[in-house]
Amino acid sequence: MGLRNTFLLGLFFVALVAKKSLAAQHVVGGSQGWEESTDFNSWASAQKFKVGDQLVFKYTSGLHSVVELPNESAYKSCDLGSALDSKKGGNDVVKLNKAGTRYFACGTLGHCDQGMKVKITTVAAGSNATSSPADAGSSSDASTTSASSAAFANFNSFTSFFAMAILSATIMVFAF
Ligand SMILES: *[C@@H]1O[C@H](CO)[C@@H](O)[C@H](O)[C@H]1NC(C)=O
Ligand SMILES: CC(=O)N[C@H]1CO[C@H](CO)[C@@H](O)[C@@H]1O
Ligand SMILES: [Cu+2]
Repeated sequence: MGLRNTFLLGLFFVALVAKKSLAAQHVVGGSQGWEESTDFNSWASAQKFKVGDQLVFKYTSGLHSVVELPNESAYKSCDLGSALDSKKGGNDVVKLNKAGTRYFACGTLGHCDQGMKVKITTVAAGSNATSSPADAGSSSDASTTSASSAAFANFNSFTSFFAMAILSATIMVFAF
């Protein structure tokens, strides 16, 4: 039946949107943005950065820039010469694609030394929700199966709420 397929396709997209919305965008510095006067330490400590999230650096292009520094010592000493990457657009998106600490500073002369820098520590996306690598002791066949079903259960719990909401809404539309 065509209606059923349309409905299933709809659910699929709802699930995609629900999963995507879990990845947060963090505007660096909050409403103040990437500016010299922003207190980036207190901003960052109030955030939770997860793998898949994005940073957005918002600033007036030309006044500031975003450079990524390789390590803690380069970050502390504002060693801009060691920069891994540089962005100047004024609306720069950085994807946090793995767990760990990354270091960003402004590339404009003197700004990093004035404190225009931020250290971002990213944690694994489901770090507190799922953890059962301890089970992987028996046969390799069994551990592979349990790992993939655990991943599926994790995805499901996030999306099932949205799916159920849409399901009941659709039923109501057809009923009335
Ligand atoms: C930090 O990075 C700089 C530049 O790449 C390098 O020279 C230095 O040895 C690194 N320091 C540490 C502690 O890894
Ligand atoms: C259940 C579980 O793994 N809880 C952990 C959540 O994360 C905190 C620290 O990040 C741990 O202390 C808990 O053990
Ligand atoms: Cu600057």
